[in-house]
Amino acid sequence: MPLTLAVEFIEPGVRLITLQRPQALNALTTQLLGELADELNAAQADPDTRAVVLAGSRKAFAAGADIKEMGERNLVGILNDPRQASWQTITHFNKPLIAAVNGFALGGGCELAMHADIIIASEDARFGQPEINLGIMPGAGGTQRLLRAVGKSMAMQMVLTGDPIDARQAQRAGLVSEVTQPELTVERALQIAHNIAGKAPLAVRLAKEALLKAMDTDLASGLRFERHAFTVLAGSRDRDEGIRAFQEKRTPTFIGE
Ligand code: DAK
Repeated sequence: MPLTLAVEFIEPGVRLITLQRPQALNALTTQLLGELADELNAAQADPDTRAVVLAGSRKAFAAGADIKEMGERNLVGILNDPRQASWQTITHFNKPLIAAVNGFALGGGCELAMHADIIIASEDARFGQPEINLGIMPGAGGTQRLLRAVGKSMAMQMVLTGDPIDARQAQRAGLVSEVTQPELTVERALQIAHNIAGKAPLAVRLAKEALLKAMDTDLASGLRFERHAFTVLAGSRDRDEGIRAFQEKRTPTFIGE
């Protein structure tokens, strides 16, 4: 039973994971990251879960790594940091992950949102990498993923000044796909998750993998990966079902094979 998260099963096919340390603006402790990794492992192993929405509270998605806990770690502690394994699990989660961001997404919180495949933000969301103000720098992929998401100039400005950007700036830059009213953020993320949950799971999985490949490979290799993934799907029963359903003018029923 997780202590720092709530997990809800929203039929059909969607899990909603809500970070629950509102008293500390959902600061990411080792325990919280461990519980999140456990929940994502469970979601990945469950064939009935086809998409996951990750949300925070009204005031904060997450305000970063827990600074109190971080202060207790020295160089050796950081080298042996158990949170690394949790971040790896989050990075390699192979089902669609949608972040519903209300309020602050700062430091590790911004990095956590950027691990999601899609970010839906409320009008009052703030994205930032303020680590520089603590004499440190982003450590969970912020320098790499932020630059790819918003481009060099804005990423440099955010990381070197520590100043956050608002939801509209984040949307214009491409970090966020949609901006909603605060009370609708989770609902909109769930709608998108439901939409994706109705698609063929193998196609969704390989499409996600191919899109992520584009972030860290050259065009020719990425295109080669896409070709192979496309070919693999030609052997799936869901592909036959999709084409047959179109011809028979009905909604396809996908089984994940
Ligand atoms: N850690 C711990 N507690 C935090 C926190 C945080 N990051 N952010 C907020 N809190 C706590 C506050 O201490 C306060 O607790 P009490 O004093 O009431 O006990 C409570 O949450 C409410 O916060 P405030 O009173 O400050 O609320 P305000 O509305 O006035 O301000 C704020 C909201 C978000 C602007 C402010 O709280 C703030 O600046 N928070 C810190 C944001 C920050 O600097 N984030 C970056 C942390 S460093 C790595 C992976 C990841 C990382 C590093 C390494 N590896 C895998 C190697 C990540 C590093 C970081 O994220």
